[in-house]
Amino acid sequence: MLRFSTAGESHGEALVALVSGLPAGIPVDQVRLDRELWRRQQGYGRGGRMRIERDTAHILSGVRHGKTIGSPVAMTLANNDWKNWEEILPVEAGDAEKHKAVKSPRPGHADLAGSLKYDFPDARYVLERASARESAARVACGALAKMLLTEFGVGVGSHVIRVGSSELGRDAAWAEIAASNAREEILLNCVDPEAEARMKAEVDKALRTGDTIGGVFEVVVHGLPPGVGTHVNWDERMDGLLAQAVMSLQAVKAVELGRGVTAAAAMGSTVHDAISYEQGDAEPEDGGPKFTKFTRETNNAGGIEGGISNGEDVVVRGYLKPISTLRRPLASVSFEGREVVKAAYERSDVCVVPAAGVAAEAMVALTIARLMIDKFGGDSLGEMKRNFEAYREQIRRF
Ligand code: EPS
Repeated sequence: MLRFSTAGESHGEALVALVSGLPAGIPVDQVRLDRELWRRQQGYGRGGRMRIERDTAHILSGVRHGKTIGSPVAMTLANNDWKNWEEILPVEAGDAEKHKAVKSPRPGHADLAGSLKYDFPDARYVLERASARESAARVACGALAKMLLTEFGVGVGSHVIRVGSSELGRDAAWAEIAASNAREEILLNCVDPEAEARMKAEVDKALRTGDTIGGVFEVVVHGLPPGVGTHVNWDERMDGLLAQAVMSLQAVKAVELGRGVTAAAAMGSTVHDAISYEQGDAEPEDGGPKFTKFTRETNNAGGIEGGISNGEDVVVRGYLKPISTLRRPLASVSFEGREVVKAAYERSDVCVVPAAGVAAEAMVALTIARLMIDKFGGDSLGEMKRNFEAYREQIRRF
């Protein structure tokens, strides 16, 4: 089974990422890996931290001569900011005078709930791990999952469909999303320049007023064959796994698959994607019926029916609350003395919707890769490809 985990504090020495269960033989492209990390750092409205960090993944194990070897892949991502925090947040006891305790919890962050839970007098220990900095390690893991999916012609991309009250307001083709993800300059990763300008104005307004702003990203999986995931057990359904994977990202408060939200208010006849088919021209060698490709005019289901991929693009939307660290902080209560104070502020992002979309691509890629490995198995990429090709043939002959 494909598994991954991360470790590391936002201002610690490094983030750590560990991926196990990848088959041997996947070509690993360091440039692609680092580009994914770079994409996560982009976007209009990022904070000062992104000027300090140039994220890169240092691979320690599981890859030799440019390919995975089946053993766990361990990676570290150094935090450049660590040099500014070594004395504030040392591993050893250190000098208590130099520690910068956070004693007025931020509404919306994990500060208060985490401090109560772990019995910390200092929310620093909570926020260091709750921070979305952790998502950089997920992106490194997801990049490996994407390299596996590439071998099967499956692409994963994202784009921003809403910032605040400004939205794209139309569907985006896969080619547009792929082109947006290939850009060298990333503003808000919206496929439409006019909508992107409106979104930028929303971020500007939040910048001016010392506020923050959320939005919606859409992750699309292109080229996935039908039959990945299953309806037979609740915890193997693709829809449930994707929802959990994306919901687990910092600041994501709702996940939608396809047109899940608007479908709830519509008639069934307008929601479900009518089935049609195209027949291949070539006569099969065995004299059997011509191959059939099932098609749909619409994709309201977002490529998943009954927890199983149906061959259309898988579409996952993440709804992001505005970042909870505000330049004009909300009211809070100090841990010491229970005084009414302003919530703590050091620095923050104003808008992270495009970056969250990149992190969500990683989570979606890891989920789909896991289900692909579950279905097509194999200790090596070659073995998995043989299984995949045999299944494709089964589908063609269905
Ligand atoms: C982030 C790093 C953090 C924040 C942000 C995401 O850096 P710092 O705390 O040093 O400014 O910019 O964290 C949050 C959004 C959060 O809620 O904590 C990053 O690498 O993405």
